[in-house]
Amino acid sequence: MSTLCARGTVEGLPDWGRCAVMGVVNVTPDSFSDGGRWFDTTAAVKHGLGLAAGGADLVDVGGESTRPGASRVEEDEELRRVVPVVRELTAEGVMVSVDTMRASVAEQAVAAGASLVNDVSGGLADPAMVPVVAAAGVPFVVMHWRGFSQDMTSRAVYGDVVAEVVAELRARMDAVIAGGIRPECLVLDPGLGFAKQAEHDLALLAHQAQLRALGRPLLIAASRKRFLGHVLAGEGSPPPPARERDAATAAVSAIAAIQGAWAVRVHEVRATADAVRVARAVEGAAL
Ligand code: PMM
Repeated sequence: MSTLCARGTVEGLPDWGRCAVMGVVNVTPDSFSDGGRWFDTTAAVKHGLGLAAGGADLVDVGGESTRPGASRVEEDEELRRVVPVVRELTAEGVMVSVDTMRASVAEQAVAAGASLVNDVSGGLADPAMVPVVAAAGVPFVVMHWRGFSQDMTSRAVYGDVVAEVVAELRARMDAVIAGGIRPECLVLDPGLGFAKQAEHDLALLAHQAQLRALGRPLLIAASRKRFLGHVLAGEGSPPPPARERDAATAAVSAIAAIQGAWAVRVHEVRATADAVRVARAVEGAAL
């Protein structure tokens, strides 16, 4: 079977005919990769428009940092950060997803025009999330998650990381379907860097086919993450800072796309937009 057939589609979203590119707008003062750069509404909207112009098919707007050790943002503050950005980007014709663990934020973002809810906790952080998403009838990203950022590093313990992530994602998928979200609306995500060490992230990328065997499209979010720093560090030289990991990110985008990922989530979209098109062309030549 070609990867084109294996990618799958998500109800309510276009089929881009290749791996989709999701650009990231973090409306936060403290995200590890770009914290503080797009923290006011105007800057965030401008950045989102730039990502769309640069090749993002979707723009993912989030107001809570999930870097290891981060503490939670208040609900009112998260709403204040996220909803106006979603509204303005949608009004400009950009397809938006909302990156939140809170049902209230998801609900208001969807009302403001968001087409997809991206919950890094897969519905675990807020019991109201699954009913809200089910009622809204929008696509839902279920990410592999073992707990809040403050202490997730201590949960990065696996015997067989691929088998355990697959089993835990399957359990979440069953739970959200039992909670009323239709299977056709689901996207799965291995949660690179969330309760994972570099070797875990690499193993999950190497065994993407086992995740895909769960039967739903996959989102791969490797952008600028710690494992890339680990890969790029030389002997005796430290990992490059997050913003110098974009070429490595684009390499992962090409690998993920050729293995059949539905979408990749990235901070810098230009190189990844090229990478997914190259992957598509290679796929096409193999048919
Ligand atoms: N990672 C981050 C934020 N949101 N959403 C999904 N679905 N998957 C991820 O791996 C993910 C995410 C953290 O990265 P950032 O702070 O650079 O946005």
